[in-house]
Amino acid sequence: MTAELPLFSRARGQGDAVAFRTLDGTRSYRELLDASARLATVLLAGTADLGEARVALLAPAGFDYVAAQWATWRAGGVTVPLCLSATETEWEYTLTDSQATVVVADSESASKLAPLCARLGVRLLDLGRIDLRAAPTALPAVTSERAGMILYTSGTTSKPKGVVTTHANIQAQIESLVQAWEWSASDRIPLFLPLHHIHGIINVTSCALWSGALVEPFARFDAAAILARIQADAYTVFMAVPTIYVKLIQTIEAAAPAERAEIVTAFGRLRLMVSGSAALPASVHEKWTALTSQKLLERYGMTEIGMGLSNPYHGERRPGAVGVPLPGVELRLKAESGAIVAGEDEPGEIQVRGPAVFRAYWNRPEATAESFDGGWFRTGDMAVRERGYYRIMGRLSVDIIKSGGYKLSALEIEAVLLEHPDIQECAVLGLPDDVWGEAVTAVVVPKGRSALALSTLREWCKARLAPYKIPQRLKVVEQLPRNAMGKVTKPAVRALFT
Ligand code: MCA
Ligand code: AMP
Repeated sequence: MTAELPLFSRARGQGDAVAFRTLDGTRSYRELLDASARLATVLLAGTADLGEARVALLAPAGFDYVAAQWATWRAGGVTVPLCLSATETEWEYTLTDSQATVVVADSESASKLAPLCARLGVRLLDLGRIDLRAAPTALPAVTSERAGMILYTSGTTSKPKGVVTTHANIQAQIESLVQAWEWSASDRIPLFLPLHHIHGIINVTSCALWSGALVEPFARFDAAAILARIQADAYTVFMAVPTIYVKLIQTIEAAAPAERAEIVTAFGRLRLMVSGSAALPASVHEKWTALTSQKLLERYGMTEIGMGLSNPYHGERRPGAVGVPLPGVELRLKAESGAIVAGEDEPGEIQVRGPAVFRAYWNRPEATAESFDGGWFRTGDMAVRERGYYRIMGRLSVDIIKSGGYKLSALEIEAVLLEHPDIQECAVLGLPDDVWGEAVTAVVVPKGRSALALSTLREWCKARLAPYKIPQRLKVVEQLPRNAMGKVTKPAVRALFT
């Protein structure tokens, strides 16, 4: 057998242990390795190594998704996860930008993607139809410095950028969390987060499978279904974004007293509950503790760096703070003056270095160079250290919005809104929201006397933007505030709401 990445040799050691559990039954680590070897053989199609060819992946969370991801890695390819709720235009952008040559998809997604793949000349493999009976061939030796994944992330540019991570980066991201949060083979975790971002891919799925633990996938986040499983003591670990904790609190508070008592006691029995991807309001943190007696562990991360900061597994978990650097993470704050912050209580931009930090933005050497400061990745997030713990203060860019844990680009949404026949000008921003963290808000100047309503605008957006990017609030104005240079000033737009 050729040398293989540690993720797979470790899985081999798990044998028949359960990797996935659903209502339909269980699937073992052995089955995962077997299915991925057979699928890798199909992907290779007689060649020796995919040589970092991009293989896009669109499937619901679960055994098939991971089998396809592992197959790509074992065949020497680079996985490009697609968003299940994206529009065809968004899929086309990702496929074209990543220069994907193959798409692997479940049958439902494959039928949606078929016309696009035909138009782009991309090979489409339908997971429901592939014949995996042929014995797997020899797989290439894939070394850890090779690229393994490209994740698309929205940011300060109007179009999302592809974040390239190597297998070594992915392994460093996993090992850091496995060590800090004490993952073990006896852990069981629900998976209801999307699998085109690292929260779902690395923190939940990959950490679990690295550890020999069990993953229970859900098609989507469904509070009632998850609470039923919590009551059945199905899990030891739970990871979610703040919006999910807000929604769970609402559901628990609406439950009948007896059921409510059962749910909160069951939550209290979990060994670890983590929140991340967006700021967890201290009030939600405290409410969750009051309800369940669980102290949420809040951590901070980013697609480009994996997880950077975390409250401790053992020790004080402080509401409103994100703790200290995780194992393997070097972190510094750079003040506006350009000086490196030496002590406490002085804010600065978080900059990160270490083996988990991504290699580059795909095909964007300039953007990559700009995002590093002498080898340190510039996160664009401001923080301060207080009594030993870091606290996130906000972002340097006003054009980044976090809604329900998704990072969105105001510029990307503005570019789409400007295609609307009745919109002359617009500015998009994220306004504070109790459930979503920030709510995407569009401020628009209509063309002539056209009437614009939120409901019709949202309907129009559906064909152009994934649902979570669509504005939730609309304000129609006669003109946008501008500075002396004629540029729209976002702080002044924000002030329209105060
Ligand atoms: C769904 N909707 C949203 C969002 N999600 N609107 C704004 N922002 C959102 N995030 C829309 C739906 O399309 C629907 O629209 C309406 O809101 C109500 O849907 P509902 O069923 O209540 O919501 P949901 O489907 O339950 O989704 C909520 C969610 C989801 C489960 C919180 O947003 C989610 O999975 N978020 C997690 C994203 C994530 O994993 N981020 C991590 C990125 P309509 O009514 O019109 O149909 S990785 C990262 O950030 C870093 C590295 C890190 O640190 O982790
Ligand atoms: P993403 O690009 O989707 O990886 O999102 C990364 C961004 O999410 C970071 O740059 C932060 O702005 C934000 N973020 C992640 N975790 C936290 C947290 N615990 N508190 C505040 N912001 C967070």
